[in-house]
Amino acid sequence: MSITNEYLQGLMERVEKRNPGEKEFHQAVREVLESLEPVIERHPEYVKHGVIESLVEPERIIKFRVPWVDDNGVVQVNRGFRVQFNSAIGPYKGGLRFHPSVYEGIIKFLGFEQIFKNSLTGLPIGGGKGGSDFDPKGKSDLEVMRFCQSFMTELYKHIGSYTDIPAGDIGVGAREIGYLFGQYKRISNTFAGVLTGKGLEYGGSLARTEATGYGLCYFTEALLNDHGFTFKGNTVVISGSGNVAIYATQKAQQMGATVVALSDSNGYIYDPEGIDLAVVKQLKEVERKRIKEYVNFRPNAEYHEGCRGIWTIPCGLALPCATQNELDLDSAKALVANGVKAVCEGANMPSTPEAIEYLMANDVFFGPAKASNAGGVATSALEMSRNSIRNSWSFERVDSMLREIMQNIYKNISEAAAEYGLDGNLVAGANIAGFTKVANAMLNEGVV
Ligand code: NDP
Ligand code: 2IT
Repeated sequence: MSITNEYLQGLMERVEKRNPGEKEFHQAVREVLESLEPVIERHPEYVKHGVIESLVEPERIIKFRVPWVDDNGVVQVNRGFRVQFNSAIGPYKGGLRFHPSVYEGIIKFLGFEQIFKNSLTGLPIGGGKGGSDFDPKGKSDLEVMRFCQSFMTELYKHIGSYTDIPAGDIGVGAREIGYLFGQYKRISNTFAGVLTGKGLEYGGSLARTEATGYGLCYFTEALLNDHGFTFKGNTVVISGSGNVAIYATQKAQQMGATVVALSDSNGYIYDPEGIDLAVVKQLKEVERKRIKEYVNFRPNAEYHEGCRGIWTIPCGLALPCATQNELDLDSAKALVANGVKAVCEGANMPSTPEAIEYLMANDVFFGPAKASNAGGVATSALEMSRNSIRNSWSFERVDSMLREIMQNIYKNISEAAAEYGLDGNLVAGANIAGFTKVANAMLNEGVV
C-alpha cells in the first residue's frame, strides 16, 4: 500500500524531514496515514483543524543523562527518554524499554502506536513511552538498582498519577519497576500509583504479569471464533521468551494448542512435543539465562542459532512476541507456504509492512499489535483505577475483564473496517477506531 492522498503525502514528507533517520517512527506513521485516507475523505474537519498534523508531533519529549556507578566503581553514562505523545483522552501511559538499541526513533514509534492502542482499550489513557539505551543483560542486581535510581531521579519531575504513568516493556520487568517505584517514593515523599506492573505487596494488580500474553490469546481466540476456528489442536509458534511470550504460551496451552517454538535474540528452540513452560520460566524468569539452555532439559528439543528461522517451522498460528520488524517478507512467505491460518502480534510492530501485505493478500487472518497486544496496558489502566480507590480485585475478576476488553477490541476494529468497506482488514480497522476517539477528543478540546 502507499499514500495516494495529496495532503497525507505532504504530511508524511514533513514527518520524514522533521525526524531524520528515525525509520521505525516513519514506518509507524506511514501505516496510520495510509489507513486514514478514507477517513479524511468522509471527515474533512480533521484536516481543516490540523488534527492529524498535531497527532504526529509529540506534545513533549524529555531527554536526559543517566549517570551510574558500576560494580567496579566506574562511572557509566546512559541516555534516558520519555516521549509524552498525546494526552487527549487521558494521562500519558506506556512502558519503559531498557535495551541497547533504544534511541529517540524507537521511543517515538512506540509512543505513537501507544496513542491508538490505549484508545482501543476503551479506558481513559493517553499515549507515551520511554526508556534508555542501558542494557540490563549481564548486570548485577545492584547495578540495575543504581541505574534505575539514577533514571528516576530525573524522570520523577515529569510523571505523576494524573500526568504520566510509566510501566514495563523490553528489559523492564518486576525487578526494575520495584527499584523505580522505591526511588520515586523516596524523593517525592509520595506513595502514589505512578507506575504500573508494581509488585503485589505495594499496589500491583493480580494478572498484570500475565495480561499481555493472555490478552493476545483472547484476541486471537475472538478472531478465530469469528471464522469458525479455535486454538484447540493448533500448532503454535511464538517468538521471544520474555514476559509476553511466556504468558502467551501459557494461555495457548490452556486453550488446547501445542506451542512448539520460542526464541531469544541469539536463536530459537523447537520442541515438537510441546514447550515445557516450567523449564522456560526457571531459565528466563529466575536464572535470567539464554533460551539455548532449554535443550539441556529436553533431549528431544533442538536449538538453532539465529532468530528468523523460527518462522520456517510449520504452524497453524504464529504469534511474534519479541521485537519490531522480526517477521519479514521471507518469513511471511515461509509461514504461508506451511499453511499458517493466523498471525497475531504480541510485540510492537513485529511484522514489516511487506510481510503484512503478503499475509493479508494470502488470506491469513492478521491481528495488528495495537489491538492484539493491548491487554497489558488495559490491565495497567485497571491497576491505576484500583490504586485510586485503594483496593484490589481478584485474579479471576481482572482476567475476566481482560477477556471482555479483548473481545470488544476485536469487535470494534472489525466494525470500523467494515464501516469503510474494508471488511477483514484489521490493520485499517485498528488505526481508524483508535484514531477516531482521539481525534474527536482533540477537536472538542480545541486543537490550537
Ligand atoms: P522482555 O524483555 O520480557 O522479553 C523480550 C524478548 O524479546 C526476549 O526474549 C528478547 O531476547 C527478545 N528480543 C528483544 N530484543 C530483541 C531483538 N532486537 N532481536 C531479537 N529478539 C529480541 O520484553 P516483553 O516480553 O515485555 O516485550 C516483548 C515485546 O512485546 C516488545 O515488542 C514489547 O514492546 C511488546 N509489548 C510488551 C508489553 C508488556 O506488557 N510487557 C505490552 C505490549 C507489548 P533477549 O533476551 O535475547 O534480548
Ligand atoms: O507496549 C505496551 O503496551 C506496554 N509495554 C505496556 C504499557 C503499560 O503501560 O502497561
